[in-house]
Amino acid sequence: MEAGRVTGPDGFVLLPGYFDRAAQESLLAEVLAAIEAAPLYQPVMPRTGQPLSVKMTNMGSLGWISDRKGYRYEPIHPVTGKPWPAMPKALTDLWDAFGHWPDRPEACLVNYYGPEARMGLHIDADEDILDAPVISVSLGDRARFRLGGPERSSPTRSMVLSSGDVVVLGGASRRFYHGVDRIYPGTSTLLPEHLHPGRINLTLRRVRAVAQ
Ligand code: MD3
Ligand code: FE
Repeated sequence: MEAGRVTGPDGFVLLPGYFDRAAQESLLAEVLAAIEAAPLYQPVMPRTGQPLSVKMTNMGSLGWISDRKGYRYEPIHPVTGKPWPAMPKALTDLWDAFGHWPDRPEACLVNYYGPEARMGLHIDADEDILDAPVISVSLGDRARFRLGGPERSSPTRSMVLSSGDVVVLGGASRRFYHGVDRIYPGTSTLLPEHLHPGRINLTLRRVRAVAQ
């Protein structure tokens, strides 16, 4: 199943085509069922209320949200008020295989990019622990992903992420600036009509430390 591996600096690993088409379809079916129960919503920026271009939902016991009050993890969907749907087993299996971390992730953030959506350069720092890895899965249209370094001014590299690709952000790369410059609409046939053209990205995160 694994097509190869690109190991970057500081714990960054790209597994191109880790999920084959059949595995993408079965994972997508579970994600679409989760989106039925916990619809994609439009997050807004803290304070300004400016909408993000990416729509979001979550799976797992905690979900990352952004609203006027700030960025944080919450156990319920901000619109429905219901708990987030469970995380698919394919994702906890992925974490078990590549997370090299004793505790399972609580959160799987689901990002949906329409043809014009992007994500500016940022670091993921709302988790209580920043040493657990983040694992990402791309589904649907290709995207130009940008990975920088520990400072906003660090040099960046860009790479194309395609449907089925997995990225593991371990080690120092977990704290690196990163973003999505653009998607390439119409480069995948995976997503259903109501989400096409578009891209779904799943990120698995460990949020809370576990009491020793
Ligand atoms: C590098 N998502 O949700 S996934 C995010 O494609 C996010 O939707 C992007 O950045 C997306 O926060 C990128 C790959 C990724 C995820 C987390 C990282 C790269 C990362 C954390 C640290 C460094
Ligand atoms: Fe991020």
